[in-house]
Amino acid sequence: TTQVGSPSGAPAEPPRRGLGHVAPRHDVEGFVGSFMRELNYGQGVSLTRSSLNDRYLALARTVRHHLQSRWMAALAQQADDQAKTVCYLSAEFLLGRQLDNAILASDLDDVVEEGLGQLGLSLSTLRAQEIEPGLGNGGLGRLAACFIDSLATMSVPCVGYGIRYEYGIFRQSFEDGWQREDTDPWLALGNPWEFPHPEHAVTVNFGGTTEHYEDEDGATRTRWLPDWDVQGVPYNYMVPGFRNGRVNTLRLWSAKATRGFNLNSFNAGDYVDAVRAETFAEKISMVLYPEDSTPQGKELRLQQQYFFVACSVHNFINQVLPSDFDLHKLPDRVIFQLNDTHPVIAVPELMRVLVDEKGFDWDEAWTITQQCFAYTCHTLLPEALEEWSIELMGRLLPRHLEIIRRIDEEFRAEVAAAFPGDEAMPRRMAIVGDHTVRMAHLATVAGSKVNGVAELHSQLLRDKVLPDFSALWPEKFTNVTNGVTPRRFLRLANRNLSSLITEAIGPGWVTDLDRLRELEPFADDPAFRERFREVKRLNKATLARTLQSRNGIEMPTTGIVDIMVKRLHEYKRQTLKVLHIVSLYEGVVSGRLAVEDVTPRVFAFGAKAAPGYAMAKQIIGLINAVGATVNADPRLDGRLTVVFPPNYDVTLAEKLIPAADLSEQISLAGKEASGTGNMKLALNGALTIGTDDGANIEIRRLVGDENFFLFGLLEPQVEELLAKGYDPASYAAADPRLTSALDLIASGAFTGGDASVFSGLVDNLLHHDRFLALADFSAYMEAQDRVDAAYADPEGWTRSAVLNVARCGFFSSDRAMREYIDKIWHAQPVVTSL
Ligand code: T68
Repeated sequence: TTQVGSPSGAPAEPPRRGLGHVAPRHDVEGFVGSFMRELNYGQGVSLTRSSLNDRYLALARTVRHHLQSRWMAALAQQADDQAKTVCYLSAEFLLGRQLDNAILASDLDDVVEEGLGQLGLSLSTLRAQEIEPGLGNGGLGRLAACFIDSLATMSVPCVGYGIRYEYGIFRQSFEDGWQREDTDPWLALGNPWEFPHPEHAVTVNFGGTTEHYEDEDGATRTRWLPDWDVQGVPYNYMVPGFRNGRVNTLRLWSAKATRGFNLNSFNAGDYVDAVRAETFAEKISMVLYPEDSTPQGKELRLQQQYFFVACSVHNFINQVLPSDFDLHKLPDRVIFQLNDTHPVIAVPELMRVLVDEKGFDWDEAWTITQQCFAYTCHTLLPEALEEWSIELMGRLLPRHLEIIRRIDEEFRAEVAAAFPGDEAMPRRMAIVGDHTVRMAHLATVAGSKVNGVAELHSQLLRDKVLPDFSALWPEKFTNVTNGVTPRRFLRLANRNLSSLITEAIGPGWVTDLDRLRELEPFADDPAFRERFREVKRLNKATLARTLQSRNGIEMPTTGIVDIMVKRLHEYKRQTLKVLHIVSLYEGVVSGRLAVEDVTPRVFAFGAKAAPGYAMAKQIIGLINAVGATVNADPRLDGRLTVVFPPNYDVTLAEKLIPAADLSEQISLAGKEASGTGNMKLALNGALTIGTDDGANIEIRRLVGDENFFLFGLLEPQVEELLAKGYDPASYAAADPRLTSALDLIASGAFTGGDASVFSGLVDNLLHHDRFLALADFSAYMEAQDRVDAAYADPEGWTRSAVLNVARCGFFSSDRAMREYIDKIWHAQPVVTSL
């Protein structure tokens, strides 16, 4: 029989193909009719009485119809073809706004513009109404969103699995320059992009004990006797491919109490007790952990992780696969990609399902499990490798701890056999040790492949983070350099540049980014270069308007737009950027630099600090304090401006990146796994000033040394310096500009004379400086001089900028997905016949 899958799994009654769905009309008249129906009968208002939000919701629903029929077709086709599905397990999906992407994917741009115009409405007003789902912290979450976009565009079956956080990443504001965090109630005005399926809720167990029993065949089996549970309700989102008739699914889980409120307590007037169970359950998907790289070891976090992977594994096995599916063939139908260690508890969960629920032998189940997982690591910071205490794991997930212990024992025996006589090795490699469960080890043991996210990162992962594992299984380790989706970050975010590119080389680049190479000859065409500069001017003006209306920020539109946007972290070295600004300022104020020799620059920052990360918050305070002083000082003649719009998110990134001339990628070599903002900026024609780190290395190799400003210690030099003993104060003493800059900060010049405010920060730099900002300062200043010199030649600068665009096609997430498919997943595209 033909199955038309409901988005959430098997339908109640499989209807015959062709009766499943109706496609909407793809013309202006059809659009207007459908929009008005949504407004009148969906929102229940007339056009004249409708609010902005009514109109936005009606528009979103009208557009989504165009994707929905394809969605159903794609799911049906997939079920028929028994295609292998990529299940991308990620605690974060940082999607950005949906409306424009949906319009683009369904090729409705002109229809929507014209249709709304006929009704006297403007698309730009309506799109501004959308609140982006901030379901991620930064690069890792945004990468997941780029990957599922690419898989849909490449017609590869994929389900993204994650958590529908009720509150996303915190909203950042500044109070006297200090970060303040507020909740992000992104769902408050309604969400037209999601489809809840409470009828497919999954029960997730926690706590309790385990017991052994004999089955009918006399075999000893284990059963988990949990002591509490919650429901996971799936919410489906459409992930449309670019004009290919393909729509994949993102399935996010929301936690709900198994039993409603307690009616007896309620009737007795104890309202708090009545909702206790609900509150307890629902907190699991309440809020995204606002962390970056430093796990807090919170119990709730482990609950979140188990919650979403248990729902996802159950959903795929029992609801997506046909009910008669032979699970021995599971590796033919699924690969679970682990986006960092956050979903790794899925490994013992699949083992538990196979052994305890489906009656598989241990060995059989382990063979299957090892083929069904692969693991991507996103960090090099040792403190960011997740570990859970055995006590917590045993209390929350007793059966999983047993399973992990057995995997660990068998694995250690394997290591001992492979390296006889080496007793330290099994201990170092153990999954369970020092009273903790090491999730990266578990992921590496269980995964069919382990990959880093840029060449250098993958190499350091092999050599420094997991050297024993790579000695044992060299072929398990591989690299896939990250990528970004050209649809959102070029075609949509930079319509001006997109039109120029399309005019020059045709539209094919949107799904084949290597074709940007065809732009190379245009770098030598003065007329093209002038048009390229005109695009930058327009984008700067748009950014200035955005910052003005969003935050009342004044931004000059001349001079170098110098952008540093990323999470605030010491290893990323926003402080180095601040020291550059302070040094220029100090130079002018002290008379060392003539103001007319200072190249006009706008320094734009975007960064959130983890709420518990005190030093990161200090650095935010410093950027704002320096900005306030520099922006207000008439001696600078308006040549240096610092702008730091609060609440950097995907929506703001889409405005900042197209306006950039200069991209700051200045992490300490060996610390930034890859970076993806570096790719977005280069693709939008910014030149990079950067260290030999992460994907910067590959960007530089592709664009050419002459189109990239390299500076700083190389990774082996960093190691060497740290090994021989690093003394930051000696670097400060050796460069008078650095001494003066640090002195100026320490003097209270940026804090109304109060020297105490940043004394801790300056002390930390002088005496610890874990990420060697002072060691790289002089080289950084010298590189910035090269930037100024290059910018003085507009034709040469533009030529380099065009070549950056032309040579960065490699950084498409389509290419990254092709590599995952070839090296790790071995999945196939499925062509949907509409
Ligand atoms: C980033 N990692 C890497 N972590 O830092 C960056 N969330 O180099 C890389 O380009 C990117 O991943 C994609 O590979 C993160 O963004 C997190 O956001 C994080 C870390 C711990 C817990 C939660």
